[in-house]
Amino acid sequence: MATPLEEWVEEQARLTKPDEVYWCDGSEEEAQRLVEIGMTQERLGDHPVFYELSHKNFPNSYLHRSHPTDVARTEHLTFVCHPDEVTTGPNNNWMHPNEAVEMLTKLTDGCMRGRTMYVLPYMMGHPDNPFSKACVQLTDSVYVAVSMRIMTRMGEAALARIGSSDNFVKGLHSVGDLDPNRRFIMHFPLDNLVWSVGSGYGGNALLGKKCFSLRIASWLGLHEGWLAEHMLIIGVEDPEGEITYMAAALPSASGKTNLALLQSTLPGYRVWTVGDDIAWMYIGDDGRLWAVNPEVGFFGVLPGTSMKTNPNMIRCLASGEFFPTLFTNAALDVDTREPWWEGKDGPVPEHVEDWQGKPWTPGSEKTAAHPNSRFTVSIAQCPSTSPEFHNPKGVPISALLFGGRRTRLIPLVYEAFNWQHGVFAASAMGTETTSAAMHMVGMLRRDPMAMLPFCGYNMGDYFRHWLTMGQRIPHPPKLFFINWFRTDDSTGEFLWPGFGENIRVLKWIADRVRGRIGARETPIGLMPHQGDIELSGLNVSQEALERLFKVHREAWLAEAAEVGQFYEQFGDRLPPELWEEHHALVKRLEGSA
Ligand code: GTP
Ligand code: SPV
Ligand code: MN
Repeated sequence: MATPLEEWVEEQARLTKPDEVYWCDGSEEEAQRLVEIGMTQERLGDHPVFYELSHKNFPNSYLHRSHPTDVARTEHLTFVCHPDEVTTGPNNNWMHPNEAVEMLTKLTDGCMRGRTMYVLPYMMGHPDNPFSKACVQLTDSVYVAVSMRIMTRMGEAALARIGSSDNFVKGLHSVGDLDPNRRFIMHFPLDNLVWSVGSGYGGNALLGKKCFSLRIASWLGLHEGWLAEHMLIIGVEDPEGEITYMAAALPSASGKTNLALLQSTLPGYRVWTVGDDIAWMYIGDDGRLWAVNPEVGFFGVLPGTSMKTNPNMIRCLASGEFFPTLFTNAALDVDTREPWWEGKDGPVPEHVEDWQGKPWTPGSEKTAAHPNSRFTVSIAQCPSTSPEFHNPKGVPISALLFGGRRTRLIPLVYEAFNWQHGVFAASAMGTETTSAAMHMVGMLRRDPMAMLPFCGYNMGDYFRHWLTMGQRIPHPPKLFFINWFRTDDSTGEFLWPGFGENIRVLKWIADRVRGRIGARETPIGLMPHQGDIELSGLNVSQEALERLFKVHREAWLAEAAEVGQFYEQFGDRLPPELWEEHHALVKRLEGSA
């Protein structure tokens, strides 16, 4: 008798009508075969899915060039289909599930004709963690199949977990004809289903990532009492060998991968990588908040990655231990057949093809690599990967960090007075947007907890869930706010050197958590005493430092007014405690004149 999984796959095959159905086992031999296929197979009739790159400096690496209109997540085409619109919330696009299924069924009918349907069984989370989930994605993209092998635990463990049950998360994906007018990324939280048509790009197509591990999982977390967050996870080791675990929410393309792989410039300090994009956090038996990274790979921003900014990532990309490493929408050094990108070490090569394969020179108007070009690489070959990455329990979190891209206003670091105040400040986070989502670059928008594009239900309810979690965690982490992006108003340059030097801020946070250091009270929160951020060996002027910590009363009042407007859209779904915190902030600011 067919299992529910087999039945579901057959049903989807009847709809999509592929020439062939192929069940992936996640093995290296299979990945090699798939990459071979991708090198000969054309991406919708124009050029190959994969190009082989030189293996000299980046062994086992391949280049993928996406369709020119398919280079980032498309938030305006992403829907969360709860039966009622209020549950979906003003933070998401909504369509009734019946209507969505009807529309997608039409779009999907026969969409895999002439193609192979790959069946990808995979786990999100360590198979021995009770929160891990078995999933199956169907896709007609060989690029997606290979990427999923790098990003997830694919193969036997997932099939064993599913067995003859119907307990698995379903993903149906087709690149369709890549027409943005027929592109939809749709979530059905009540059915544990993601249905994505018309895009082959990252968060739109690797359905275990944003679609399941954040949008659907955040909904599961609401009902099961845990948190699915857009956070990196690190352990900060101090000279005594003590490790303080932290998770940090930063919006897309705003520094999670870089912070997660930080190479310390402070002697005796070291950062261990547990995750760079997603954290699932639950209350452990010991009453602390524990975090696991459900992924096993990095899908990271390429431009700016160098030995200077992120040496651990360069070493990771150069390892070649896990097959393969993918470069998506990188430029190509034609002479050496190496990938190239803006900010890479060394001189600009003489002969460059841009991310679409066209000749490029430094005089060209656009960048050679797409601003949202990315690498896909296994965490197994990263030199800073924490031994605890393999611990099914995850790591106990002592500090939660929240940060955005703010050229003004937000200080380098401050600490919340308490959980409720921290949840308020995180809900009020703003950020200048990046190329990780289309049509959005450089606007200031509210991005609560860096989750605006990823929360799978009404954000008012999400804030309530955060407040409730704080009451339920017997030993909650402390909440901190960071900003690496404050600039000098006259020169436009960053006031803080960032990258490896961020260890100095992590040190202060670890010292706070361990009760080793005091702080001063300001209207917005607790800030370091002068001299408490370790600056030895760093060339930051006293003036720059003052500006990094300046709390500008009028600007903060203006910010508070904007946050009030942002809150309005949630109506009575917004927890009153957050309004109380909002009023209290305004009062403290007004009283500080
Ligand atoms: P997603 O993968 O999209 O979720 O993003 P991420 O948060 O992992 O972003 P990532 O670390 O890849 O950030 C990339 C961008 O942030 C690049 O433009 C970097 O140059 C910039 N960046 C990262 N860390 C720093 C820093 O400490 N200072 C400055 N000025 N820029 C930084
Ligand atoms: C992000 O945009 O936050 C990413 C890349 O991490 S994607 O997987 O495309 O969502
Ligand atoms: Mn992300």
